[in-house]
Amino acid sequence: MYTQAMDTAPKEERKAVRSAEEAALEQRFDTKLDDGGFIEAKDWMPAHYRKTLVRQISQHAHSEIVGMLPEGNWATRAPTLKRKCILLAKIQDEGGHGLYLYAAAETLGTSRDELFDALHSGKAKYSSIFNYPTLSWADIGVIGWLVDGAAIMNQVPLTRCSYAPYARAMVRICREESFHQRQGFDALNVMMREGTDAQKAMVQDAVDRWWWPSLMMFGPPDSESTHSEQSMRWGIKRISNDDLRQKFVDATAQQAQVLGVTLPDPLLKWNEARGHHDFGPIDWAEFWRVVGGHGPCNKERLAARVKAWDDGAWVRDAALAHARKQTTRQEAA
Ligand code: FAQ
Repeated sequence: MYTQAMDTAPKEERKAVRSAEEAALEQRFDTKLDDGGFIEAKDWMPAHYRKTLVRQISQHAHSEIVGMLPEGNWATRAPTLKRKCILLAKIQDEGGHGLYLYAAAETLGTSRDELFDALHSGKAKYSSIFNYPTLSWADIGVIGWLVDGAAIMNQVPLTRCSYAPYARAMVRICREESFHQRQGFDALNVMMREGTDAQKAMVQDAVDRWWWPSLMMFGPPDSESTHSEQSMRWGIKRISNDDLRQKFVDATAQQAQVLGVTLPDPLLKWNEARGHHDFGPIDWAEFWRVVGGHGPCNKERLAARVKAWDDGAWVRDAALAHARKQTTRQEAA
């Protein structure tokens, strides 16, 4: 008892000094963000800021690599060599985006193995959109037009995210996503202009299936978003889920007219007073079902990623053995 009592005072003092130091650091961090500054990997940051970034960036990285799977389903069945080359290049780009993002998440002190563990164990989320099946070739065009379109709308503001390594990765990703969106629109436009009635119906069917899940990509309504308020205060998110969703609806409604497809929402209508399109209610129960692991393809997607990881074990082992050999040789020289 006596010894413990002797120890208590200095410990509390140390704690007080530490928390005073931390308060000063946090004050400097907040001022930097208020002044529009950026945080680099080696800068001091609050633990919660770090955790939020690891969560968002890793979920984003997982989305990119899981997002390769629905498109990969059509790599061997693209209708022409040109479309096959475009599709293969696009899928490869998505893999590259995953790599930039995993690297950005690693700068925050979490290892890639930990990030993959979280994905493979089902602990980490990835975008709800990739749990839907690609049933026809038109789905590939619609993924480019709507899914990449929604991704760009959400990701352009992330090029100004307060965490600089994430913001820098997003600049390159957005340039590529913009190309992806245009190739999707182009593929659909060709089908709508030059296609048969059956091909046009295939495009409309794909639009009908992907429209609502695309709107869900922006996340829950602001009123139900767990992280938005804090993330907006920290400059991680610059525009809210609902505002981005509205911007997407406004841009896409016009593109649908050019394309000659109908968006499957009888309540979609230009509202002169608001200067925006009104649109119908989103089925949030479906969104949470999919996010909770019960979408049409959740099990299949996760199983494909786990299999790819297991099948690739020999490549990782060989690369490590090679690196060890190189180090041994260098040390011996
Ligand atoms: N799906 O509080 P909020 C792409 C979760 S990349 C699943 O609003 P936050 C490229 C959220 O994690 C597409 N879960 O969350 C491509 C949270 O759960 P938690 C991915 C979702 O983070 C194209 C909970 O709900 N893009 O498409 C979803 O502030 C074509 C509460 O939500 C990014 O990741 C969802 N849709 O805002 C590839 C962009 N929405 O973590 C191949 C970066 C929300 O507490 C082919 N991320 N949740 O367990 C973001 O901007 C944000 O994280 C949001 C969500 C806006 C997605």
